[in-house]
Amino acid sequence: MSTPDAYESFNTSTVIEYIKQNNIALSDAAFDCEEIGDGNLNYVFRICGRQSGESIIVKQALPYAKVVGESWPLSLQRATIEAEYLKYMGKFVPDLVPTIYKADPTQAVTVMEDLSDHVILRKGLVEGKQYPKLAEDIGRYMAQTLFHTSDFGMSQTEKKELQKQYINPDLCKITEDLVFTDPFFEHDTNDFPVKLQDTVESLRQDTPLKQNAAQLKYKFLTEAQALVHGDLHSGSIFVRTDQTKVIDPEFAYFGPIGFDIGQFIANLMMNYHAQQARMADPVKRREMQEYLTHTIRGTWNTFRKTFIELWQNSSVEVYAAVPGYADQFIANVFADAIGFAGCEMIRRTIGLAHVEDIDGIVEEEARLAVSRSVIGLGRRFILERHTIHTIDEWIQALKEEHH
Ligand code: SR1
Ligand code: MG
Repeated sequence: MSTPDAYESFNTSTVIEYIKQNNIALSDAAFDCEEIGDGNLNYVFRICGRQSGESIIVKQALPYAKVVGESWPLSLQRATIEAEYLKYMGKFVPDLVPTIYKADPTQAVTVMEDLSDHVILRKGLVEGKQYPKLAEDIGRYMAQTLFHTSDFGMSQTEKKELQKQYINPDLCKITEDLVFTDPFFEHDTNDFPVKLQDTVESLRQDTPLKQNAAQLKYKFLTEAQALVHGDLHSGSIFVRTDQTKVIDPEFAYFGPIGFDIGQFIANLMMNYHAQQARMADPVKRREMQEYLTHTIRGTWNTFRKTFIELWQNSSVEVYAAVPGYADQFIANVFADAIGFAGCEMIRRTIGLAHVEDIDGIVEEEARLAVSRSVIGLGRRFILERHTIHTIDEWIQALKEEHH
């Protein structure tokens, strides 16, 4: 994979030169800059004008996965996909995405609003914080973005034209491998403690589980239902108590609607189990876990209600008016979401990319117990996705698994 000749990976000095030369956003003469990226793939620079105190974010894609190194090349086109997705979804959910000031495909740069007065949702949840607007905001975000980019929200022709811009093979391959494949086989990307070897081995020997994981992978590979965010975990959401902003859609592509829903809910569910080890006070722990189940239920119910309202009021598909079709469609999305959540939970405990919610638990036996619960739930969700019919049944299953 070649990198355009003009591409230059920035440092804290060269990125300031870039901002000055391009007259972007800030009018100051002097700036401070720090690299604050804590993700797996990109540089994130925060630039602050010394006189005005105003700040912006410059995100730059590297031509390889930062978490692994230059041996894992990645297309720079993901920066364009990310910027275009955020601008496009800004039409439907302007309050839930950051403002984009500039997108530069040559430097694989997106210049955007600084959200430093927010925290990453995963960090907040790990600290036991609660965000009252989260369920309503993310439920609405998913319904609006997924409906409007589906064959119900736009004409078939328009959708296929849009789809051309979001062919994202490198980033999809990461998900195909890391979420749907490697954790179920012996593979050098996997990462788990020796004490989980037996648990991991039992997954690898479980033929029905692997058949179902294969079915879910095939959906991810082939079902171009809508423009999904593609990486909607709690590390891709900025929050304040009064505001929610979705970031990092570089994995966006046309895929199954249940994928975003499953990833988001899986990450809340992992936090729910992590609180078992993190919060010593049983009253506070129960409060936090109730908040999490309330948020899971609210997210799904808001998604469902908003999606059906959009379907009834603005669907362009003639079959949308057929009685019962909307409910059947939503039931399939729900089953997919449960299965995708199961895959996300397994890969976040034994695959390449883990989560702080679990890995940050200091006491080893407690950490292992949470991992076993999460793996057990993941397995169950993949296998039982067609027999869990309501959000309350799904939450009940979450509560039943304890190691
Ligand atoms: C090599 S990238 C590993 C993970 O980080 C991203 O946020 C995605 O979740 C990906 O699977
Ligand atoms: Mg990311």
